[in-house]
Amino acid sequence: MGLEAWYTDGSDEDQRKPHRLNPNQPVSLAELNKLGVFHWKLNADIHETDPELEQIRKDQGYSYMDIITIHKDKLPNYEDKLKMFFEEHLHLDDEVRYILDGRAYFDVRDEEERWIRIAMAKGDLITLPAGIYHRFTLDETNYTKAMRLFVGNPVWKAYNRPADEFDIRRKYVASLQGS
Ligand code: KMT
Ligand code: NI
Repeated sequence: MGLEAWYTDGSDEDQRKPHRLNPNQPVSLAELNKLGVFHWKLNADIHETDPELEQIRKDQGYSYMDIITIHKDKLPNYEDKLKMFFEEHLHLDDEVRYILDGRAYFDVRDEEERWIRIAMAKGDLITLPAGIYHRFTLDETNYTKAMRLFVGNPVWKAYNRPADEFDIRRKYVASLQGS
C-alpha cells in the first residue's frame, strides 16, 4: 500500500490540519522517491519480533533504535519540542521514522520549494535523506508513537533553514539535478 501525500495550501494557520489544496493535488510515491524519500509498510503490531523490520535494519545498517511517544502527558517539554519539530530544518544524516501507533505528518520541500505533506499512520516507515528541508507535526488526533532508527550513534541535531552551506545540503541539491 502506498503513502498518501499532497501539496499543501501554504497557509500558516493550525499546523495540525491537512492543508490540502482544493482540488487536492496528490504526490505519488515515485515523486517522493525522486526527492530521496523512501517508504515501507510494516506490521507495527509485531515490531518487537518482525523479521521484515530486522531485514531492513540489517540492509540499511540501522543499528540504533528508540521509541518516542509524542503526547502532551508523555513527552517532556511537549510544546517546545513540537515547536522545534515544525521549524523548517535539515540534518546531516537521514531521518528514519517508523510509526507504531497514532498518526503524524512529515512535510518535505520538493525541488521547486513547494511543501509536500506526507500522511503517516501506524505501520509506515519513512526515510528522509540527509540535507532535505523538512518539518514534522502531529495531526488533529494529537498523538503518535514512533520508532527512531539511526546508523550508529544517533545525532538529533537539527539545523534550521537557512542551512545551505553544508556539504550534505549541496550534495542533496546536486542529487536533484539529475532526477
Ligand atoms: C525531526 O527531526 O523532524 C523529528 O525528530 C520529528 C519527530 S520524531 C517522530
Ligand atoms: Ni528532522
